[in-house]
Amino acid sequence: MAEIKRVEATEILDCRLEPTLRVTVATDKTVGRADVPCGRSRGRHEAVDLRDGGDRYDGLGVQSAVENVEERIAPVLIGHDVLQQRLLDELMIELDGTPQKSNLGGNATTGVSLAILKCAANDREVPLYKYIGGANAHTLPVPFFDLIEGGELAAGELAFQEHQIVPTGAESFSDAVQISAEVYYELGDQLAANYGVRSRNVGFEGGYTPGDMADPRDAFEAELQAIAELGYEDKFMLAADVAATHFYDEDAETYELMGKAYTRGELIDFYEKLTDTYPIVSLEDPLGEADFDGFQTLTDALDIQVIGDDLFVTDPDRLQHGIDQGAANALLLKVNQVGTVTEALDAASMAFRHGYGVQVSERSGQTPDTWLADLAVGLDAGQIKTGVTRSERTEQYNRILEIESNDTGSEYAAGLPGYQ
Ligand code: 2PG
Ligand code: MG
Repeated sequence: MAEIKRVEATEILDCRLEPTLRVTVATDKTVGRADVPCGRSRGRHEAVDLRDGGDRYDGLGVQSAVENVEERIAPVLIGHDVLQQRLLDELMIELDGTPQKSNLGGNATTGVSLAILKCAANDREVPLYKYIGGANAHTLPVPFFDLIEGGELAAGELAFQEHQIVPTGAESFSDAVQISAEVYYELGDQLAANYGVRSRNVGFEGGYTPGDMADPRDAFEAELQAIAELGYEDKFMLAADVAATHFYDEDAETYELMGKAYTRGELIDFYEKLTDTYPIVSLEDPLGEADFDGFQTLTDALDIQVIGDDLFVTDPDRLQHGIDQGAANALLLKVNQVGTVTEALDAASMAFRHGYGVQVSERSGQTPDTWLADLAVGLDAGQIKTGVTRSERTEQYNRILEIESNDTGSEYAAGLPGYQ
């Protein structure tokens, strides 16, 4: 038994200069340390982050969450075996006692849960992805590069949040990263020439934010042009995180897109044309977070991957609802949306069992902690989205590159399961 001796937390900063937690869990033999990410375009049903309020950090401080880790969670976990992830997470869920972890704070429980996971992997002396996935964990995910940003992640006109390139035709993970980086450089030059040098300014995830661009079709055109310039047409598909909740008008029940109000049906028609015109392989959150019926219609209508992010919030109950109804056919997996590793892994297993895809995802607020990369490989998920530039994103790519070079049994996913 690897007995937990210490559970501690520190208030640190994420990539947006906003406070978050770094949690340490230690046994006599070893230590696990994990940073908590945080979203900007959050789903209504996500686990709630505990913030201090008041003047400090404009209310965003997490000292109360740090206190909860050290004074409320630690006494319950100390003395237990760090290898008992499920039991430990259940103890925290019970201690919290609320549906969205608003008592202890989803940020507090996420940090402790991830630190337990990392401590346990260190205790077993195996790489984190092997601890998560066991002997068969070997699949290096297809990276979804968010080259052009809009919505809540950028100060531009585009309503869609992420216009992604997807190197489904790359030969290896390192090839995928290399050719995507080349497209990123080329796209920067083209955007600067066509939309002005300010287009090179980047959003929260390091993708470009061309100021005057408002039509998602222009973003896809620009990406295709950069891909074509390099002769990589057969290596890439396109995708988007629409994050449609954020331009949905609840009272009017319409979506505000490019100065026009679209009904759900009109928006689905728009997507049908979009996917007929462009090589789009995946759409995330194409409709509002409450619209299970709309997701069902759209999933039936389009022959592509349809991912639920704000729709499912990595919650096994909401995912079950989606599966029962045939709403979406893939899960976006964000550990802090649900607040523990166990619940996130339950959601992933449920998705796999029902033939749903799983895309492991960053948040717009990240640190360079690379547990995310290990989670994607450990689950054999075959897909990751972790932005583009800046260390909190590139460190995830670097970690997978490291796994690729150290693990001769690893293999690039190439293509998306079932949606080539
Ligand atoms: C999303 C994410 C990350 P946030 O909507 O998928 O890309 O945004 O972390 O702000 O929720
Ligand atoms: Mg999303």
